[in-house]
Amino acid sequence: MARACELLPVGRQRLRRATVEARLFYGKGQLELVADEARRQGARLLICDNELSGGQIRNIEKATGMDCLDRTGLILSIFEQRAQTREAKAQVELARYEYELPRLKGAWTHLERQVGGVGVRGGAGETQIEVDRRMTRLRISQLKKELEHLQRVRDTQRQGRSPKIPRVCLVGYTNAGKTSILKALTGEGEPQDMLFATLDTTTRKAWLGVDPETLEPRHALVSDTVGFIRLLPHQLVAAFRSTLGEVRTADALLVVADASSPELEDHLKVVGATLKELGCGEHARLLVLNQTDKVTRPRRLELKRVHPDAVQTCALTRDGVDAIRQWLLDLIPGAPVPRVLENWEV
Ligand SMILES: Nc1nc2c(ncn2[C@@H]2O[C@H](COP(=O)(O)OP(=O)(O)OP(=O)(O)O)[C@@H](O)[C@H]2O)c(=O)[nH]1
Ligand SMILES: [Mg+2]
Repeated sequence: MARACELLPVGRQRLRRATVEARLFYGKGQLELVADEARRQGARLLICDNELSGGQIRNIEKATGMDCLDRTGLILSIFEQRAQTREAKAQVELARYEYELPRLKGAWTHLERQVGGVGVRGGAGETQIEVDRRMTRLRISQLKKELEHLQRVRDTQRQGRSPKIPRVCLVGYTNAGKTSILKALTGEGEPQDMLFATLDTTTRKAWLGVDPETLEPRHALVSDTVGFIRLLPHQLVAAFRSTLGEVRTADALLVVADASSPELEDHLKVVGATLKELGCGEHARLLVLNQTDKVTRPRRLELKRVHPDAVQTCALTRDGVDAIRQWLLDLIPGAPVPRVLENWEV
């Protein structure tokens, strides 16, 4: 993840502890050892793979003399670098402010004082921390309003779509190959080897073939979405609720996973839990085990045994993609049932 933020990691250490220390999160001795090693390697930043409070971050910075970033802060930074569209930018900014709000306290304690000015500083008696909180809350409510507006636009677009065309969403762990599958199905999409390359939901039409009876072309609408990750900050899940609304209203889900990852089963658990959190626990879904070109044949057989209903694909060669198309075809409502004519029609 650090590399995804254009940081160069020089080392990593796992700290084991029976209990969390309120002040520093980690043990004091543990931190000192890590900081010594980090300094020896010429590192300037300490990234902690946990969610820490603002107070803990500052205490660690004080204790080690290094800058410190927690897991949520790092993920937010990646999202900030990636956000392109107005909606993605607003969502990420909202998540950033929600993250900062409870952390404002203390950052300003050294400045906390009574100010009696006018304007942004508020009325007499408002402390700096109160001003900061008020400005943050104001910005949060502006962003929420903007996102609600964009949500309405999205809803209108969705309603304008033909009900006969099934809508499916690609979901899954980040970097699994969702965009690559979108490209294999629709010819559009730009896969990239990076975490959270996709932040925006894009919808494209996939051609599934022609109806053998009516010879009419058959399609599905496929949406690409932001990837999930272990401990995805809840601020981000909340902020991305509107783009992920596409997932909630989809007819079915294509759950894409990187079959070559040693953490496949863990990734699937994270995806299952995140979908539940989004209220999509019950959606029809097809498991797409992608990147099987990087997997040995015995492992593929084992995967077949563990996940008998999954489709095994390679998005690059489009191996297995026809099986996805077949599954999508089954979602299309059948030919309209002949209607009994009413008296006046006969
Ligand atoms: N070898 C191999 N590489 C693949 C396959 N599918 C995708 N990739 C590569 O995996 C990387 C990630 O692919 P994406 O399609 O961007 O993944 P994603 O799930 O959309 O990722 P995010 O949008 O970042 O969450 C790219 O470098 C792809 O070229 C596959 O079947 N085989
Ligand atoms: Mg993508």
